[in-house]
Amino acid sequence: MEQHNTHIVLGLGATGLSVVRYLCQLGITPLVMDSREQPPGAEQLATEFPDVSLVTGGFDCRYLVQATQIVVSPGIAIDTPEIRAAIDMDIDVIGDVELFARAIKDRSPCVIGITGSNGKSTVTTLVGAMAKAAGLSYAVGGNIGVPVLSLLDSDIDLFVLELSSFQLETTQSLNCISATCLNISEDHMDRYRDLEAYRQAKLAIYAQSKRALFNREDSLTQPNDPMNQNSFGLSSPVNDEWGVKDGKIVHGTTEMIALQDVKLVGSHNHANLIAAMALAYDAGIEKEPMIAVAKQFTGLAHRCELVATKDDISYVNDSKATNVGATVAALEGLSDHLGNIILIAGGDGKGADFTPLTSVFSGVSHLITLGKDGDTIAKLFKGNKTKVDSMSCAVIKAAELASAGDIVLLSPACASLDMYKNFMARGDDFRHQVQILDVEGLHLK
Ligand code: UMA
Ligand code: ADP
Repeated sequence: MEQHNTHIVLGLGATGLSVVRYLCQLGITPLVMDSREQPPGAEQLATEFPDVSLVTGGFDCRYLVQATQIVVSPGIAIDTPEIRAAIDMDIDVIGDVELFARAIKDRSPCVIGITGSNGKSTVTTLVGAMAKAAGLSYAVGGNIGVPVLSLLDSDIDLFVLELSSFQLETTQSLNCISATCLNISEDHMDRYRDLEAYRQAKLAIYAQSKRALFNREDSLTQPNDPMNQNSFGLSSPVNDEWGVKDGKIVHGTTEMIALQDVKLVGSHNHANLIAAMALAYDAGIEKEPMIAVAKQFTGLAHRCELVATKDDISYVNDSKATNVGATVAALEGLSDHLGNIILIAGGDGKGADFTPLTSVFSGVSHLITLGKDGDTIAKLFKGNKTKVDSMSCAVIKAAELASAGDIVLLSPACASLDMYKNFMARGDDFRHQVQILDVEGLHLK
């Protein structure tokens, strides 16, 4: 029990398991606690680490107060009273990313850090692809789905990390080569007091980096304090900045690539590409591998992904639009489209204010809502609308309404957890319902 008391791992999801694995490698046997009765990693823990004890159904303060270090999973709010009490007692309360940072602290900076409300996974994947094309030994992980501790390997030259605000709340010493906050719009308002508290959690990335890259078209991303910084944006750059001039991506006066040669679609994705190039540049990657990636990368699944064209109607899966900002970006990005847009939205709004959607609703000919907060979105929409209770009904209704040249867009502005396991399952359901549509918009038997 003495050993258990020194290190406690809170949460037994992907992160918790990776922390247990890491600590056990160091010869430390932690105690694991999860507020759920049946956490997802319980079976694996019992098989892989039979000596590690698991306490479920809550966080037992009797153990917490005796710990020297508590490693908290990102899905657990740091303001949970039991955790606050431990922090007040000066116990070392950190996240898995801080453990990772401490493990590499004696190496020269080797991390690129990426945060922001939207575009993180796209930019992280792009920088990883550029590192690969440059022949670097690299690893991609973090909020994108691979716990950072599982990447630890002395052979890696460059770690490209997607970092959520939750992860940054418990990280203090990452020491990045370069880091960016891509943009700020409301998300996770069920975990933050207000937008400013959420923003400050994200901006904490800059204090842990040699260089800061901010978005000059989003003033909320600017570092709080003066530091070694540069900016990216879609406007024409000044001095050494990254931007667009005469239809070409440029770094200062250096031309990188014409936008017409870039495969990614939508102005928000062009901004993502520019940010990725700027970060890759800071990591010492040459122009040639960056260009090779820009010419070939078509985007990630579930992010404004064209899943089918049927009867000249395009079906676009943007299930990853789990917040309002992403749906606004999708509708803005498609604003040049000549046909109608039928939007399928709704799900778990996580306490968000949906009113920013009204600025882009003029591009929507018909709104189809579903899920827990579908009605709240529908109330803001003055045009034609339909409420449904399943993705199947949403797709059938959309197909009935659409004509040649139209787009049916799933961009929910909400999380999926009220109806699905995750946003991938929601996007897969949309794709499946589209696949089994026949050309008259009826489902094939
Ligand atoms: N949970 C409890 N009780 C606990 C522990 C967790 O109820 O004691 C719940 C959480 O509230 C959450 C779920 O379990 O709903 C998962 O939480 P977790 O911390 O165990 O999550 P992991 O499986 O470790 O996955 C986490 C990130 N999840 C979250 O931050 C919620 C993953 O990001 C990330 O890919 C993974 O670590 C590896 O780093 C997912 C995510 O949704 C994709 N992130 C949010 C986002 O992108 O908006 C921030
Ligand atoms: P994240 O990892 O931050 O969630 P993704 O790259 O997975 O970001 O994209 C999530 C959603 O945000 C998708 O709906 C996508 O179309 C949208 N999106 C991508 N880049 C941007 C951006 N720069 N600004 C606004 N929305 C974006």
